[in-house]
Amino acid sequence: MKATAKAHTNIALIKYWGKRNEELILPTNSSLSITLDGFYTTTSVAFDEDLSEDIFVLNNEVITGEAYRRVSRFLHLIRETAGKQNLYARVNSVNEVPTAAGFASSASGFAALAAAGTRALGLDLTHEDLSRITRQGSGSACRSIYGGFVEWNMGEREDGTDSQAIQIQTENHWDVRVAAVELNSKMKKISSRAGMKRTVETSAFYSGWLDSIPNDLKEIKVGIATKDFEKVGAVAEANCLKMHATTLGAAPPFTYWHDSTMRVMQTVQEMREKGIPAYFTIDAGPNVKVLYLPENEEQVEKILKDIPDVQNVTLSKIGPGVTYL
Ligand code: 2P0
Repeated sequence: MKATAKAHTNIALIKYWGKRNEELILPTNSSLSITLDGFYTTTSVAFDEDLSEDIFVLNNEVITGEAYRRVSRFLHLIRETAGKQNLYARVNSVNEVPTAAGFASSASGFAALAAAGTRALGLDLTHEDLSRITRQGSGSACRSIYGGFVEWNMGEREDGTDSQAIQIQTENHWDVRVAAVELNSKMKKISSRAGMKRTVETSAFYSGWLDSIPNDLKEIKVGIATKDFEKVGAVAEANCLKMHATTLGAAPPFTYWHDSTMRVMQTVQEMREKGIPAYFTIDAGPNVKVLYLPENEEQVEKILKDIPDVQNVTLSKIGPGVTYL
């Protein structure tokens, strides 16, 4: 009744931004990501008949409060699936997602937890089944089940049985790199959960966002299949800008950008003017991720590190899906 799994974080090129069902975590649009090699979570789950509640240890610290409840609720879903309602678990998680890289660890965290938890209870699931369960822990985590290029199909059904991710291309298809640029910023955070909810409910631009998704997905998939970096980068950058535009149209309006966020965005656009193909994308925070090709790595890293307010630049390749240890 014990299993250990490792899962990597992912970065969306077509963003997941909004839920149609908050309980089941069903999105209002499909999304597409790449899994990253450099950042992962390793999680052991051991179910034990002698336990009277779940225990969650993260990086050697016993976790309580909302983070604990989220993990325990998710374990409950796995227990129900396996028909073992009163069996509690000891969860031991180690994050190799350096906070300095500015990534959230919920994607790799819930993917590793779902993989280890289901295996520990003897469930023999396909990757699609596992992705569907993982989705209910955190939306973006359902994409981290797979390596390489991954699409989360939003699905249509109300019960969520057709909302899961699939792999489009493996990590060996194409060597695209990502530089995670962490900025010096002490802005108050609006969580992605709260930010997307406010946007769906109030943004004047939300329908425009949704209308633009099918074409962005179609174009980026052509770009990935043909390894057309300019196409993939341009579609991803534009999609990110549209996502962030929806927050400006919300009530009350908000933005995740900081002045230094815009400085990095401008620097990336200037790189292109100098003939270095590089494109940015930004999630629910001020940090920026930059897509580039291996032959430009040295130049891109140096230019990014020289920007004022840049605290850290962490480089990553495309990474694999969930593995069991
Ligand atoms: C994404 N983000 O596609 C988008 C882009 C942030 C901006 O998925 O509420 O932590 O757990 O489903 O997955 C972050 O949201 O949210 C996210 P929940 P999640 O990567």
